[in-house]
Amino acid sequence: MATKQQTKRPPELTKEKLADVYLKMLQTRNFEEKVAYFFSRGMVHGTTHLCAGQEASAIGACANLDENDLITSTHRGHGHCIGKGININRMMSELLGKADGYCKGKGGSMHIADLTRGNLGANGIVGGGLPIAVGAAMTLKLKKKNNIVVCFFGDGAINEGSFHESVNLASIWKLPVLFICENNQYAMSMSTKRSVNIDDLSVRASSYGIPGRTIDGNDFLEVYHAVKEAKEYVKANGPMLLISNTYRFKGHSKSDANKYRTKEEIEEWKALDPIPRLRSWLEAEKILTAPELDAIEKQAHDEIEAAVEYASNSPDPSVDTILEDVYAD
Ligand SMILES: Cc1ncc(C[n+]2csc(CCOP(=O)(O)OP(=O)(O)O)c2C)c(N)n1
Ligand SMILES: [Mg+2]
Repeated sequence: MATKQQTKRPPELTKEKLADVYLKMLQTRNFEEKVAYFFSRGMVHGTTHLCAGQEASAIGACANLDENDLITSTHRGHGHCIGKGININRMMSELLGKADGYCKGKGGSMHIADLTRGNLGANGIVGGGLPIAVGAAMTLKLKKKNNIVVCFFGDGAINEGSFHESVNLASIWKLPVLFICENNQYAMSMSTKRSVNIDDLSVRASSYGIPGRTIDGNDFLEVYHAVKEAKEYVKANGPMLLISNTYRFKGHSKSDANKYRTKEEIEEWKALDPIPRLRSWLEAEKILTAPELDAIEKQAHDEIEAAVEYASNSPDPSVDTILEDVYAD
């Protein structure tokens, strides 16, 4: 597990941009704290998967993307959504099953998509986003667009057939996809140490004749730099694989007693929490002062409270709409 903190700061990472990145990481954490609270009160239907601890990976990658770049997400996608600029009021409404939600309250956490911002969607199927990303990248290539698709998936998904098929096709067709495996060390209770007989998952890239690289996914700057470089590579040459090493602080989903990992391990990773790491760096580099950072923390808190208020005032979906949006027109 890497612990170094990158200090290089490219010119486009202005004070305003970094303030926005810090805000988005905090929004993600605060959003999920609310979701956990509402779940414990029986107000979130189905299940949900929290990405607390993984915010630098999601937000750091998306900080390189513009509206016309696309992403495919996973079942653990709240950070991807926020990184890609989702409307948080509508996302909260979806989690609470309200009519103003992205799926009109009928989909929940694992079905949020926002095509207006290039978010092709969360996915309840492990590895399900990979072929979608390849198809979308083929469209970009055929239409001669100068954009890329970032395909997020987990360390569990890297052992699915869809990973191998998708990366192979993307490679032979030189499609503009950046595959980002968020290796949070576990697929449910299965440690990668037991599911894979290699230490560094990025070596898999060589089987497909594409570059692979492993990064510290808890270091915003390292993620940002790696994705920036990778984006340029992918636009010019075709796919690449990044392994973003990270950790989820909470259980796999909401019904997880956490029996497969030790308290010590969780504490070790909590010491690498990406949010205080980014704050310390911003302060040490004198990019943002402590009062400015405190103000961003308050803003994130207030915006999530406002999202809860918005969702609470949103109506329940009407029973008459139950068969709407089931089939495409
Ligand atoms: C095809 C498929 N197989 C199994 C499942 C059940 N399942 C849901 S999440 C998960 C683990 C996924 O692990 P990983 O890809 O590492 O993502 P993480 O949950 O760690 O973010 C499994 C096995 C599923 N949803 N889809
Ligand atoms: Mg995992």
